[in-house]
Amino acid sequence: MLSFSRYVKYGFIILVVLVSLSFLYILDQEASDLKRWFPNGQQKTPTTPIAEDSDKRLANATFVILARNSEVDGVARSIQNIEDRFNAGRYPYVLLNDEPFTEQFKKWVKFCSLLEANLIVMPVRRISVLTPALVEFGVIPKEHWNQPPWIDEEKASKAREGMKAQKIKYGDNVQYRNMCRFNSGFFFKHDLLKKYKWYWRIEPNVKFHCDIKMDPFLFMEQNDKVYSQRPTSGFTIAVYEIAGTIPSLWRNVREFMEQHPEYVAENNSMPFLSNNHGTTYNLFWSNFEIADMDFWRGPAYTAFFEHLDSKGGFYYERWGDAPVHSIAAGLFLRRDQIHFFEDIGYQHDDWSHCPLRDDLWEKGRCACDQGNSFDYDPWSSCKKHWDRLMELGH
Ligand SMILES: Nc1nc2c(ncn2[C@@H]2O[C@H](COP(=O)(O)OP(=O)(O)O)[C@@H](O)[C@H]2O)c(=O)[nH]1
Ligand SMILES: [Mg+2]
Repeated sequence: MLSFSRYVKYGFIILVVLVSLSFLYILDQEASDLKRWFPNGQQKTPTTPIAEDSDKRLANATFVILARNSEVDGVARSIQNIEDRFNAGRYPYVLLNDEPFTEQFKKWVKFCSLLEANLIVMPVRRISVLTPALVEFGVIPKEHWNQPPWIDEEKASKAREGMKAQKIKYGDNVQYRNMCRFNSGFFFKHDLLKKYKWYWRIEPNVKFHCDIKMDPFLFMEQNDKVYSQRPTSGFTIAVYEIAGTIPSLWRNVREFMEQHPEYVAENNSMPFLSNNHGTTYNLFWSNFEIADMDFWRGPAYTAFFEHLDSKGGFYYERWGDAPVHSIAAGLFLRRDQIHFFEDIGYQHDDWSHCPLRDDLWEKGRCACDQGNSFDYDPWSSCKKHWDRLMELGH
């Protein structure tokens, strides 16, 4: 008869074998995942197939998601939603973070606790089950993210305290300012994005209410060919920016325009930006963006960003990437190069754009309430200015 200590010994050996087998299984799964994404041990280079059938053609485009490790659930929800409503595995994703993405986030493997899983280690894939598209993860270089050393920290911290006292959202948050400056002037310089021309910005926990039946990248590209060689920038929600975050932004924009009139487009969107030819302005922002990164990489925007950055307003105030981008698009592009995607239903936090045209709403199987669309909210939305601009014609 086996003694009790032998039971313990054999039990322990069986446990070690089981745990080892489980780890081998997971390693094998990860290896096959990696092979799928990076055949021949190389990172798969996304291609831009130009098929004969123009419907199958893809633009040189990617989704871009800036996210923290803690936002894995929100990222998964956003990807699932855009995959179901539009992408179906066609366009790739670039995920960026100021810190390395954790293995759990990256390899989409979550270890259930041994107890919970009855000694079986369960790999739970997060992103790979959502899309067969290429997903690349990048770390943001510190010099593209951190507050630059030439910023006067005493002045910046005083400004943060002031905004905190005024209860301005993210008023005392340095990371938020880093994020705004990064999105304004650096994301399109990231190594993983260099190979792409077009991007579609996605945030964790955003919602696309309707089926997106056309390809917005191709739409923009094709219209660009028709109307101009220059890029187009799109947005769906235009919301007034909190004035306290950008008191001197417009003054600095006007200074730039005076110094560089050569960059200001003739048929620009000044009537949208301002009701009085530029004396004061209607600030607007949106975190929905589909745009041509070559515009951000080009001479006008590069000079504009450098001018603004040199004023320190990302830190001495709280300039956001949305007003900086949209002012630049509004000034340096002709208004026909900017497009409002009426049929893309979109929700970010409490702001929702739901297509108001019934035919679009029905065709898109929209899951939003047209009555709740933000577009004509009298207090905050500036879509009415956009409509006024469009009435002026191109
Ligand atoms: N990696 C990283 N991402 C951030 C950080 N702060 C904000 N983000 C991302 O930047 C985007 C905008 O941030 P959010 O908090 O949603 O700002 P809001 O939309 O202006 O309220 C989201 O995609 C966030 O995930 C940060 O400190 N690190
Ligand atoms: Mg957000």
